[in-house]
Amino acid sequence: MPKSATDIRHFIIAGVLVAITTVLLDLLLKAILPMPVQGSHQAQVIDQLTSWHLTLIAFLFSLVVVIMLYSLFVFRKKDGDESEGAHFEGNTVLEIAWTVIPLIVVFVFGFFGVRALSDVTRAAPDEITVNVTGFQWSWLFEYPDSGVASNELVLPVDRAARMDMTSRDVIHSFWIPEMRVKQDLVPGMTTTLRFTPSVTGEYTVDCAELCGLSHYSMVAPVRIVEQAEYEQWLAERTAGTAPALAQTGDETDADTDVETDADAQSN
Ligand SMILES: [Cu+2]
Repeated sequence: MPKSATDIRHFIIAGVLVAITTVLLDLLLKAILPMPVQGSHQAQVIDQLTSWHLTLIAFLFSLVVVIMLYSLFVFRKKDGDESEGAHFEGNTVLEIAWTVIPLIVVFVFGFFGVRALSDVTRAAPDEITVNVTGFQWSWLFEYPDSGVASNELVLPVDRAARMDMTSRDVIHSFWIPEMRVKQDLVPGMTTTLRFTPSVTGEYTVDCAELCGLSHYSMVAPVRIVEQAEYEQWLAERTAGTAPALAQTGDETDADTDVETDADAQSN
């Protein structure tokens, strides 16, 4: 703790340097992080939380590194100075401060974390349910309300979607980076993931769990479309499974196999 005017001057200079470094580092981190577009309501909530974490990381890094470098340069041994350094025997105020302040920070972040978690997992009254099956190494999306099965996930924009997911073999993980949310698919149980797409466009669902030799190829197209286009897509698919299959004829053989596989399962 500062005792003399010189000590106070050191604290002020170091404090200002820490503040400047925090701001610069915070700007740098947010500029260089390759975050994809915010594609869902959940993405906004999660990005806000990430942003606060990055600011805290920038501050903690600056606090440690700036004060360390400041001490190294300002309090280095002068030429010819052979005297002993000052002796310290603890500092109760400082020790209480560096215990209580981080504790408060952890509780505050814990509170915002729980609030964000409850926000991104909350059920919506008119949500669309899709049964998702992951297997080595592809995806199957079934729409129980219309009986449609597809290798492509199509969802209307601005409407809550709920993925009820399971796996046929090993653990997989459903991840659309633009939606920010991610959930494992576990054999023998059903896990749920919710998101509300907010930007139309074409995305990709990746498997985010190392699940075997062709894990890298376990991707499926995702299209977020307007409500009318979604209904039209469902209607085309409901009109008859065979034409729908024929339309996907330009996809790879593996994909077609999956369709057949799915039909065999549902029969
Ligand atoms: Cu996988």
